[in-house]
Amino acid sequence: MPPPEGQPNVPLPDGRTLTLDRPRIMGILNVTPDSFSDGGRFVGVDAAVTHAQRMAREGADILDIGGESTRPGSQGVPPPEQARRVVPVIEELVARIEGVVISVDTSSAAVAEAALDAGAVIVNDVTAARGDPDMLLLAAERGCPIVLMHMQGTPGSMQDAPRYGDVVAEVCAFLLDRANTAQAAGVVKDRILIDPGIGFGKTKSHNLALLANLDKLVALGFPVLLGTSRKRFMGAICTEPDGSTPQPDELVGATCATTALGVAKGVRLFRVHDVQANRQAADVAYHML
Ligand code: HH2
Repeated sequence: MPPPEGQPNVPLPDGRTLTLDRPRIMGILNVTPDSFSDGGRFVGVDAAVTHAQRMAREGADILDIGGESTRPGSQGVPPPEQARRVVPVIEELVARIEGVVISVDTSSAAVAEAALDAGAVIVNDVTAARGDPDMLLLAAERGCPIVLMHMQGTPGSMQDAPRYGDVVAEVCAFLLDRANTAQAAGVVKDRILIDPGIGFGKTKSHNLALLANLDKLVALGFPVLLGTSRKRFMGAICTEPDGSTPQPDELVGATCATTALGVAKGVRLFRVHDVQANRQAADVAYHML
């Protein structure tokens, strides 16, 4: 059987290529005290490196390092503090994990620049570069791929009352518009990745509609990154037999279901906390295509 079609390959600024002919896993490393599911667990450099090494052993293709939680209600972390959190970790990872591909999860151009200088090669911006006017110029200058993610509102208030006429059409239109703006600023098309921003200014039914229509995002022609990992809309579906709601770290099976569905709909990049389980889900789903 011929291999199923992938998404466009992504050239990295150091000459390597992230090929998307098969599913790729982005392991999450939050160097924050307050992230919604792993806050405080990987704050020191040693704890962060140990966890990153584990994710690399489990098959992570990319490690996404963040120094600011964007959970609902969060207020933002000043760029110097974000840089203080992420830069030493990135330097250690580059020194200690051969061939590691690092992305930095930030909407600050100053933090992104410091991370790129330390060895990161991808910028993951949950504001789709609306948070800092210098972000697209930086991505263009450095030739690094940038993830443009959809969010309605800001993390502080995004879950207050999200509203859409047609969530799938609006998210697609927003992402195309941001991709066009990025190209106008000099970012090359094959370095633009898009992300529906699951949980960012969306109700459970908005998230489910986007997941059910991932093929429409894939059809836009940019690599799609999917970030559902441990998110609370799944907890609302997966009530335990005793009526309680699972904690975020108990939503591994739920996350794997979205990963498998994403593969079937053509997505090839998954941002997850639980690398081994999602790697397995992605690979098995891929082999069924
Ligand atoms: N989700 C989170 C953070 N960054 N980036 C992209 N591209 N897509 C996502 O869905 C996404 C993201 C939120 O998850 P997490 O990092 O686990 O939590 P926190 O923001 O609390 O650190």
